[in-house]
Amino acid sequence: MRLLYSPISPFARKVRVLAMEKGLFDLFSLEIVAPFQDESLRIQNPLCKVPALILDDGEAIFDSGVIVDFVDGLATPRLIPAEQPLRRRALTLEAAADGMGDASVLVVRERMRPESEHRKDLFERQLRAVNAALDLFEAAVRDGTLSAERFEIGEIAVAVQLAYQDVRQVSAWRPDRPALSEWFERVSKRTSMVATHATVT
Ligand SMILES: N[C@@H](CCC(=O)N[C@@H](CS)C(=O)NCC(=O)O)C(=O)O
Repeated sequence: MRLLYSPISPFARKVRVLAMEKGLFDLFSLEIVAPFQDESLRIQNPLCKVPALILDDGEAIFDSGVIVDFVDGLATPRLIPAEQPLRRRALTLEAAADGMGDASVLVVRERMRPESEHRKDLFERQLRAVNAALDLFEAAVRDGTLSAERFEIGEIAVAVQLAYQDVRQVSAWRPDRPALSEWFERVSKRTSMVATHATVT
């Protein structure tokens, strides 16, 4: 299987971390793609986004949620809980984390435009989504929905998006979120997180 990814993409990192946690990382041959520059990616994924997974028979699957569902089904331990209510809670955390990632990518792309062309309303709306998601995660650590004792899809999705906040300096999220900060420090030490860490050059 070929995993088309970019090292900095939090969505692709979610797939890489999940595969590593399951001991399936060696199934992938990794191919770096620059989604904003490389139009050939569109042949595999009409949205021209990473990650995309190309199966051995050529079938392409995306987006990251579909890929993690597929990879999770390949072997135990299952990192997407099967039973309710754990399943819906984990998938809701994943949706909130992915949505925070979408908002963050928009902010990062907007900052790349000349300052005179910055759209204030875009920053306001997207950063409001980022901050509200961060508040949700702080509450989730406090009530145990996000746990440091397990590292399943909800935890993985949140961890990679918090790392993206840092690497792209989207928001200074730690003040007023002590539980989330401490949780992130702990999960960042996992082998899968350390091995997939990337910085902007
Ligand atoms: N919903 C998608 C989001 C993927 C995504 O936005 N990837 C970014 C990189 S972090 C990308 O490829 N963007 C290219 C574009 O928006 O044109 C997923 O979960 O895989």
